[in-house]
Amino acid sequence: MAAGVAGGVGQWLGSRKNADASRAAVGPLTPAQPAPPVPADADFAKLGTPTFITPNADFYRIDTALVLPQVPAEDWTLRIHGMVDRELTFTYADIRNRPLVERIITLCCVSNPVGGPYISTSRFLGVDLAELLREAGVREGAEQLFSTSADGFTAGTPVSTLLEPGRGAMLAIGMNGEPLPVEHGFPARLVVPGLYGYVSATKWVTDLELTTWDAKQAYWLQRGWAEQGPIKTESRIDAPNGHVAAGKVRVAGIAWAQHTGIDRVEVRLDGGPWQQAVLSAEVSTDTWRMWWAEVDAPAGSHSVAVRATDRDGYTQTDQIADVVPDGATGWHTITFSAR
Ligand SMILES: Nc1nc2c(c(=O)[nH]1)N[C@H]1C(S)=C(S)[C@@H](COP(=O)(O)O)O[C@H]1N2
Ligand SMILES: [Mo]
Repeated sequence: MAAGVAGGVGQWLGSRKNADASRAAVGPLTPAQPAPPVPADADFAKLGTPTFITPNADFYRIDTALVLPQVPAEDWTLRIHGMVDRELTFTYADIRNRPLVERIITLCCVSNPVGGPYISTSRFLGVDLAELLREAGVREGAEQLFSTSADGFTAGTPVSTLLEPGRGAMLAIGMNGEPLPVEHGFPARLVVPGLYGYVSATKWVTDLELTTWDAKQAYWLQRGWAEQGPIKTESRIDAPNGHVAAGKVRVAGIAWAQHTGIDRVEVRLDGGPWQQAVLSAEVSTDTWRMWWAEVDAPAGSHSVAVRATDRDGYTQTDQIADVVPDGATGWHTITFSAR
């Protein structure tokens, strides 16, 4: 493994070309189908939640590469092969000249602990991945889309999920109106609504192979993480944070159940009865939802817990599970003091 990483780093350090310069030369990327505008009541940032759209500079990052891969768009190609009727290779120009769609998607990491920060939302711009796969002609028996990046990272995504009507998986080349930032995969990456990043969101993607689960094992699968990575329904408390005035206290945060949607969020103070939180406007079932509630907190030390219920009727379990192998569970609980 060490040799593999060193080899990869050497390859990119040896490259004279710089991805920043290539990115700066991309010019405007215009969606044929822009995402609808985000309504003003889609977040409760004034109460301490994140903004609905995460600025690119604040979008969380997970990289196995020690040095950022430098892949100039001019040199980039994407090959689709394996269990397909016809092998296809696309250049950057091929992709950017197709009608581009924009989709707002909340991405999150399987290694996000309960209450953790590895979740962000962006307007991704690109082409529909299922369309590209259909052009190649997916053969009967293909089970996983095995994607490989320029730095050797790999992910295995269920073909059945990718080809579901309305799934909305993308080969993305833009983020919040700009070409993909280098750290988020310039020139191109995958994004699949509803799946954790480690099974779907390959950055600096260069190769898509249609294959079986038996034939190939992706990077994190080889390291003990689950083959399947649907995102678990979760919620997080962002406020209060520290000391507050005793009395009516506003609690606020986020909840997510990508591709299913959030139905209800409840909070409880000091193990008391659950009370329903107010939800923000729903932008789509593929994005997070913000919530707030008011609790009555006399002077002293308190705890607040949150739980979300999704559109399938599933309410988050209080059973605590670690992030390995397929995502943490449990109710996020914080303490604060009122005085
Ligand atoms: N090439 C490459 N792609 C990758 C990864 C990586 O380490 N290398 N990490 C994956 C994981 S685990 C996640 S959660 C998402 C994170 O994407 P971001 O860094 O843009 O937030 O990218 C996925 N794609
Ligand atoms: Mo991840």
